[in-house]
Amino acid sequence: MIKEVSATDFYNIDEMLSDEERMTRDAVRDWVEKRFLPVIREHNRNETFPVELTPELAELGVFGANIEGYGCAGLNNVAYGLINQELERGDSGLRSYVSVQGGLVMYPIMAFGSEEHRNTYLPKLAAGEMIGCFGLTEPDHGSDPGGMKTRAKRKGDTWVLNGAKMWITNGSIADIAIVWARDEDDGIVRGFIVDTESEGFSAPKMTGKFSLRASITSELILDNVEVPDSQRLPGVQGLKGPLSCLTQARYGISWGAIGAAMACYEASLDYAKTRIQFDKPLASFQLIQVKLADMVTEITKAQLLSLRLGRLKDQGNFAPAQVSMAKMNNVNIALNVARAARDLHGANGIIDDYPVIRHMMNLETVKTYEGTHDIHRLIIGQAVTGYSAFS
Ligand code: TGC
Ligand code: FAD
Repeated sequence: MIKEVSATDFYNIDEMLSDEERMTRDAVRDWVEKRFLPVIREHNRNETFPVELTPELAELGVFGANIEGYGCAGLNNVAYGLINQELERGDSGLRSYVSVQGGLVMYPIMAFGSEEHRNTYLPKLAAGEMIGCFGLTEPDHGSDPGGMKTRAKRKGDTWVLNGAKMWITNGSIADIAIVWARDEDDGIVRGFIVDTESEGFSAPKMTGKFSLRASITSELILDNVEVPDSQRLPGVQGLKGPLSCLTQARYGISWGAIGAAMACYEASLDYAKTRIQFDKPLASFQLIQVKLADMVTEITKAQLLSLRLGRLKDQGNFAPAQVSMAKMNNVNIALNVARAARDLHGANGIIDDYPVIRHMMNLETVKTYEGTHDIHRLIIGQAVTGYSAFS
């Protein structure tokens, strides 16, 4: 007798996970289904994020979940990846909310902050009592952050920050912002923990997005903002500071995109089995089966890629270019899965009674942020040829 396969775990990847990893995934999946899916449609329509769910997310232990100590869950990187997967099964905006907090705010404080910074901020960020954002991108500098115009001028024990950041997730609701600025005197990029209540700091919300609508995106305006030197991240200087943070967040996104793809695939499978045309379920038509087969194949390959990457990361034996490959590939396949799912749902594919159009539109952002698809291809290109296409 031929062994049967699972339609949603085609390669028995579950068997490759530990009990703790499975339990973490299942707890987050359960929470997303019960607490987040019932409200996402309205938030997506209204361009809002359900900030009132923050204490529940903190209770689940998802903020900075792969950080040891300071009130964080201290999970391994595979469990952390699975958290991202389950959050993004809900919505890319939910995963963004959590991965910015963990990968782009808590990580730099942990890796480059002083012990006082860690003790002051990490427990509050883990508990969701404080929300952070990460300001790197500027109106004129996206893929080339090295061109940043934001300046920091030292005056005794204080730095004066001037400039503008754009497209900043959580900007308008953040209590602190990790701001990257170029030192006016020596030209070196430095990182600062900026209190968003500081005089001269403002964060107007950007509206009119057709993608990642259930996520707050903002400008950051720094108009002579005074920041004490004690708020500078002392452990790093240069562009490798922000780029190291991106490596963390890109890793989480590689898993998150799989979650969005799984949501679209599972909705498609369900729809194909129940929608009758020409007196037969859609699922019985060859062209529909090809679409479903392609979806599950690409999802399975993406799961194996991220799982291997997570194990390498846990061994401390991984390279940023490997993260680029996983982010690039998994977001790309997720977008292709979402587009095929949209098509398979016919007219229902364009209405928000079904999740596919929301995921499809979200994934256009995910393809662009944290390094565009092509930037990651060029990072891989540099890794395999030894030539940088950027300079
Ligand atoms: P390059 O000369 O290659 O590197 C400068 C220095 O940085 C080091 N480095 C890294 N370090 C750690 N991790 C990485 N991934 C690193 N990549 C490079 C490098 O070794 C060097 O160090 P050193 O000591 O020699 O100075 O820099 P480049 O100017 O040529 O730029 C390279 C490029 C294009 C790959 C890079 O700038 C890039 O990745 N661009 C894309 C920008 C991007 O991803 N922005 C994301 C903004 S944040 C965001 O989108 C958040 S979305 C949040 C949400 O989830 O809602
Ligand atoms: P550009 O860099 O102008 O690129 C435009 C096009 O040109 C792209 O297709 C790109 O691939 C291509 N291109 C650029 N350079 C090259 C090259 N050398 N060779 C070939 N092609 C090239 N940033 C933050 O700092 N913090 C955040 O929290 C944050 N959140 C975001 C949330 C949302 C919803 C969005 C949409 C963006 C967010 N970003 C954030 C910004 C994001 O990281 C940038 O949009 C991204 O890095 C691309 O920059 P850009 O939009 O300026 O595009």
